[in-house]
Amino acid sequence: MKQTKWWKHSVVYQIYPRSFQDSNGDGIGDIPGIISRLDYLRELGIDVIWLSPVYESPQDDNGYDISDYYGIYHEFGSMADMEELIAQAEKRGIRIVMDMVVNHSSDEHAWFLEARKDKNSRYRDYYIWREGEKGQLPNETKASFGGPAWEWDEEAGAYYFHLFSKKQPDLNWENEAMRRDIYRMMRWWLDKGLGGFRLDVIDNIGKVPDAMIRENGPKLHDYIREMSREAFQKYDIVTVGETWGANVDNAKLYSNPDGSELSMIFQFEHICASHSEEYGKWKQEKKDFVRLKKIFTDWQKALHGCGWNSLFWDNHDLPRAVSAFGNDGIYRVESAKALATFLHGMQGTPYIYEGEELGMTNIRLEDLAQVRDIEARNIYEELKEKGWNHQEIMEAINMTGRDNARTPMQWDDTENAGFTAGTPWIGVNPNYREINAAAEMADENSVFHYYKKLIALRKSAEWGDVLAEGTYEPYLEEDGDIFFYVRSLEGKRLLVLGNFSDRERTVELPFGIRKTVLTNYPEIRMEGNTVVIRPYEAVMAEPT
Ligand code: TEU
Ligand code: CA
Repeated sequence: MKQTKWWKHSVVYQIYPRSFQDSNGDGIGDIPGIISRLDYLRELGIDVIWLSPVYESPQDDNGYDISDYYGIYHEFGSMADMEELIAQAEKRGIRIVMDMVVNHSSDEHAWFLEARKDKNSRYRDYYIWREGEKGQLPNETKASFGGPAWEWDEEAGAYYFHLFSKKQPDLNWENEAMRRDIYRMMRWWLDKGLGGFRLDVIDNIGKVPDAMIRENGPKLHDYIREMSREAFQKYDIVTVGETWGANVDNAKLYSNPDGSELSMIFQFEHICASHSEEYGKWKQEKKDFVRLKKIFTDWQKALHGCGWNSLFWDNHDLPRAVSAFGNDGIYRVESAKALATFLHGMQGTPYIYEGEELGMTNIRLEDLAQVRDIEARNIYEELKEKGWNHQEIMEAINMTGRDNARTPMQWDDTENAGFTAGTPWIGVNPNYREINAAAEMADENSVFHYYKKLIALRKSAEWGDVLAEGTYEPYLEEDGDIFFYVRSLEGKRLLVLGNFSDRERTVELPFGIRKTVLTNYPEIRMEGNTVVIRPYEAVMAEPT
């Protein structure tokens, strides 16, 4: 294959440590548990693990609230376990990407404890304070997890700023000493042999609280370039920024091929397309596939040759892909494969969220006691105040709440899906008896085997370069059921075609099929250039 950055041929697998594999029966997934499943991941064929946070943390937001960047949270294991994970993964050709949360820390971080205690501490300015009067908020900024973004702190006698929970005070990126401390910490981790970082809500670090600017502040890209220079560029790593406020223009800055910022970003246009004005993700419109395809097309075209895309349907904050975009009932298997085909045929680095490769689904919760996620627990109260009834709120949480992604990985059909010998911290999805890794590994028509083939394709001598470098040309753009595009590189072409609906469709293609590469039905029904595409059927093929 052509010489290029290694991560342009990689497939990343995200692990949410709390929910992946418990090794000691306390019901909480841990690092030794992950190590015990590395052979499964090697079998799947992925190259990189993105590990959600395992640092020292009071776990107010499951580790996205870090109290010591240099420590490992005891329930997840020890620093020795972490080093062992890096080494054991490396033996299997897998790199570890750690999740870096530097927009905010925990309120239990030593910096914050010092800052709140002593106005003259060198750490005071590591956070964002506004003095004034209790009860008089500096401004109306809201926190993402509900309530105001300003919290009165008795000990400090001032308000501090938090874009997420009040146990996640925002770091002040204006402070140079703070930035230096962060870069030093990043290098310390990279020196352990990491494959890189996923950077949590990185587009918030340029915030201007007084002007109520959250994303895309004026100094954002200066900070990212500095971070890249001071930490990333010293290593051969992959970096991916989480950026809810990204657009195709600033994406070219973030993922500039000159390496001055990051390797790529996660953008969320396809995720937010169905969100409502008033209630965001909690009230959604029906998915509009014409619009969805257009979003993907825009990103494919805009970044070709001048940036790099990340490709994903779900993660630990999102509902399960097959439930949100496919059909998790009778066409679960077909639609999981069709969604994967659509995504893995594109240019960019594909991300698989744990269980996605099994076609794991959303879970149905009946009452608040079953809900674990802080975001959902807070929104429950907020929606209640706005007049929603219990049923309506649970409906919304079941549709889009983050716990959907956080139910334990379904390994086999034994008690608790093989996740734990104890009581799991969050309920197992009862469908684990049918949907689990052991069953799917034994069935060559499973979602698991389909993902394995898609991953192998990206590394194959025949298709690897077309997938990594090829142009992208969409067809039938106005069709609300059918997705259809062609990737081309130096005369080699790959056709990607499928049906996003549960209707059978007959479609006329501009060319025929010379050779099928991958299908999710036993055979293709085609005569001349006319193809009959069944519900959620998907095809990769070489066109005539
Ligand atoms: O998420 C960023 C973020 O904006 C979330 O609040 C997001 O809007 C929501 O989860 C969508 O459902 C990142 C992490 O991925 C998330 O897990 C953390 O809770 C959050 O940052 C705070 O660190
Ligand atoms: Ca455990």
